[in-house]
Amino acid sequence: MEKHWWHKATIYQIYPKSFMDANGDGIGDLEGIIQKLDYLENLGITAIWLSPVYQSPMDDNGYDISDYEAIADIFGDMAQMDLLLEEAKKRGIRIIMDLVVNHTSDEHAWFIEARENPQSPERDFYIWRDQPNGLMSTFSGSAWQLDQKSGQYYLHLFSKKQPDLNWENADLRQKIYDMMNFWIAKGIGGFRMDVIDLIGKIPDAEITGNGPKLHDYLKEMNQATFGDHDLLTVGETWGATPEIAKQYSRPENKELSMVFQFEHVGLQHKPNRPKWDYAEELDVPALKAIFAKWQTELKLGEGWNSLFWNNHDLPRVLSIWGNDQENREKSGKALAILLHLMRGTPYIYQGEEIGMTNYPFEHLEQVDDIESVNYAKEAMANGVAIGEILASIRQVGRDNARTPMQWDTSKHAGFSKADKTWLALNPNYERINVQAALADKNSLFYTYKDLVALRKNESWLVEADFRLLESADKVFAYERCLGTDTYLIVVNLSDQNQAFNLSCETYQTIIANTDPGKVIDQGYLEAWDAFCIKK
Ligand code: ISL
Ligand code: CA
Repeated sequence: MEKHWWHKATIYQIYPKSFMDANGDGIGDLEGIIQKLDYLENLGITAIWLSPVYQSPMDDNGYDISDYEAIADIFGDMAQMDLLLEEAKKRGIRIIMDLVVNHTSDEHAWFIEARENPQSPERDFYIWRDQPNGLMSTFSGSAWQLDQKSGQYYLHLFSKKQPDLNWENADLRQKIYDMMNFWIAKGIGGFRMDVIDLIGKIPDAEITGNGPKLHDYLKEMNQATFGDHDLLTVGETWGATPEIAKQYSRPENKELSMVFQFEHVGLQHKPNRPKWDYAEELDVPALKAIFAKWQTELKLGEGWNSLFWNNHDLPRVLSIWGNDQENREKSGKALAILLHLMRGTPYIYQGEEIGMTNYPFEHLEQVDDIESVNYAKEAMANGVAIGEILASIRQVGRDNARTPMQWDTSKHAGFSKADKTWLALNPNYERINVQAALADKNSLFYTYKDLVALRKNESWLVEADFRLLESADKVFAYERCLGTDTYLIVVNLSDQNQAFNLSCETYQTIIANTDPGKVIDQGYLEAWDAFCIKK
């Protein structure tokens, strides 16, 4: 099987508004990212997935794009973008751009023209109907918005400022491919494709995800754009099963490198309930079953997994499945070891490597995210108590991931010199910050650094098969086997001791979060113990 650079890569996601503010306006920017490249080089990551920095009215923090070939003023300009690419390249870091082509902003020139001139070719770049049907927006309410001028409704599966593009239109598709080639020519490392599984929708049949032409479009896109370049392409696909993921990522299909699947994320909420109806605790046996399924189904050469706990839409993993209090660093290391030693390409979301946690939201005024704000409005109208709404937002709201990066103990954690930042800093920054993490040789940061280095240097991480082992409910144990080599990974996902027998005489420790020198073969695991040994 042909090997690509991304098989041995670890990707670091940056949410630009919250990473580093260089010009002191309270909002992160490109110059701030450039200033922190040395930090990322130290961590050792291969590529950055940059959440959108394009021109945008920021109704959804840049996922509503009004010009794909311009940079938002708040982030900088194209010269700074070019400089970021150049400075990153010097450090061996590639830049993966966020490709948001299920929808544009309603302020994109195409939509402005479509709305003003119903006879224009641009009209058909979007989806118009005389009557709405039952389709709902992810951000609450109907997915159809009346356009006063023409009396027709346009489709928006997200906010009404994010009209859906009509992928049936071949001219529109070509314009998107041209735009992608503009970015490829700049030397980017690939694309992360926002809600890509929605582009084959059939609105009249109320089919949104996994529409019949989805894979035709991706094959066409591959041929028209990145097919001949060695780029990483990862699709955000909430509705993927292993079968579907193989369709996307099987090399001979010539679609994408890999997809993000969210089955494990579904354990955050009660079965078949909306995300706000969150689960009280992690169902570890279900988590094991889900990961084992994906690991064994996507065999090498037949597909490829991406591995992640966090992104800008999800709560901080430590606060929902780890212990963000007394076992914060240890549980963070356990979760990292569990994830990064499976087969696939691991993703680290900014701040995860220092163990950032959810934010203690107490009032709605502290909430910025459009999804949370709309949910709160709708829930209040339905009579849900404010305390309950805030509890949901504290647990699973997207702003938990979006509070600014915690660099040091100075004002606003060194993120910004402004009086006020766009979203407040988590008050725990005096304890949890990059400066403290770098100064402590045993910190979570260095576990991440070791894992990133292992990913680069150990080819068994790419090659070896995965086998789930029988173990106590709260223990996740698996083996990776390659030829005569066996690697055993064991993680206690709880605050309690758990039974576990190592049952092997000699071994070599590859990585562990236990105290140095501690015997790991003692018949049981202590809280959040995690290690990988070579048998
Ligand atoms: O976060 C979510 C899960 O509850 C959804 O709200 C989210 O919209 C979904 O994951 C799709 O996400 C992507 O597209 C959205 C954008 O708001 C997200 O930030 C992006 O990752 C629309 O572009
Ligand atoms: Ca700024």
